[in-house]
Amino acid sequence: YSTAAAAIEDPITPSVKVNYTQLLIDGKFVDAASGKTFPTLDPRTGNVIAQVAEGDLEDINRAVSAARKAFDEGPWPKMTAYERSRILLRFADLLEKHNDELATLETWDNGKPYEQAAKVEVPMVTRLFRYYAGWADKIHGLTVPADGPYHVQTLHEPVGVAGQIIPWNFPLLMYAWKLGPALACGNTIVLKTAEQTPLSALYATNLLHEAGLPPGVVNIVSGFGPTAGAALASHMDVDKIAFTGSTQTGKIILQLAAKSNLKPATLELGGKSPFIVFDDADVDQAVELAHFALFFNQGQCCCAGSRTFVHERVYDEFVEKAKARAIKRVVGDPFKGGIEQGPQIDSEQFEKILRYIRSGVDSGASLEAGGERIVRRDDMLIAKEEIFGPVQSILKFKDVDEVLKELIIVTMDLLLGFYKEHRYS
Ligand code: TXE
Repeated sequence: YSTAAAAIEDPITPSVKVNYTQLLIDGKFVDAASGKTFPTLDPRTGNVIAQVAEGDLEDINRAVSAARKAFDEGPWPKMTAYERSRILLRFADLLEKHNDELATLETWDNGKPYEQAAKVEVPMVTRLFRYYAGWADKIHGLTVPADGPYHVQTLHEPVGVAGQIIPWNFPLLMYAWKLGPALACGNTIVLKTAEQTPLSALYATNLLHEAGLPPGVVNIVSGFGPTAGAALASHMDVDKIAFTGSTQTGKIILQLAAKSNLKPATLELGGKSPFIVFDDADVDQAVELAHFALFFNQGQCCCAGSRTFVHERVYDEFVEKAKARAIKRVVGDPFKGGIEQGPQIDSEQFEKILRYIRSGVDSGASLEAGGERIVRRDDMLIAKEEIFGPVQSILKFKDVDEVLKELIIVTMDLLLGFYKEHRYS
């Protein structure tokens, strides 16, 4: 399915000014130690939105020191859980008040439809902080029955300084999913945003300080993966690393964590999720759901339903209707009302998607006029690997066991690849 790449004509000029482009360390906006900046681009046009401070090893060191000090000496971990919760609730109120500015930055930097950002994602971020605010005073240990005259209990304590690295597909939601639980538990944080989408996290963290967050508790470093990201994952004074992004980078993070101080790592990586349509399904409804499952957010979701298995008895009807639905999809300037799909995040991802489409065609998939593909075999790359774009592979099945076998084979392929790479037998 073809999508808008760069160069949307007559793009709407966003109404928000980009005020925050520096690093946010110890409660203050500061330049990178090197003085370097990098451009963040408007995916609609490829034009520069702003120059952003480019954090590197030295900035990560500064940010980790600030977070360490805030954890060891600052009020944050010692505050009552109720007080922490109040700050998070005030933050949520400010997010709600600034909903439209945040949604504008999100659309501008990422390319997602403004209506999706303003009506779904930023409100979800607000709800998420309210949810985690509620957890702050409900994290209990256990008393454990023990034989003999012993008192056995467990106590949950914050881990310390948390390093967090996030991707570009849901910049502010990723920020919330990482920050919310870590803050509710009393940790301090150094978060590295994705180089494609640094703007909304800086704006939001400014509001977090306005809500009463002590300096040094949350530090935001914009910058690139192999420099700032790797410095964070391998830092000896970071107590835990949490990462969302590609499987390939996840492997690097795990190695860096192990080679440094053996910090625990939490990884949320890619996917290739099946969507299975049986012959007794309501085909119209299944088409609509499968369409949403794959095309939402320009197909850039780790949980996208990117393998649509359809029973042979309804296959032709499904494909016909899925094709009609895909052609009907409204693609254009994400700031315009009624737009279902904006541009892909950048030209690198866009080219990668096109390569996958070409590889599908080369392996025998049918690609119809208008961009719809009908996959006739399921061992081709596009049916196995994460494309991260609006590419719907529709695979025919007769018996559900075939589908289950296919799911297991793909999982085994991934595991075998991993074992081979690491020379395990
Ligand atoms: O991811 P990367 P990319 C998948 C999706 C997509 C592919 C590539 O398949 O097509 O990943 O996207 C930081 N040390 N997902 O290249 O590189 C990087 O700066 C430390 C799935 O954007 O993994 C960014 O902040 N950090 C995913 C973050 O890792 C490093 C969402 C993600 O970038 C680093 C996005 C390094 N050596 C992509 N290299 C999901 N699960 O939702 C990069 N980074």
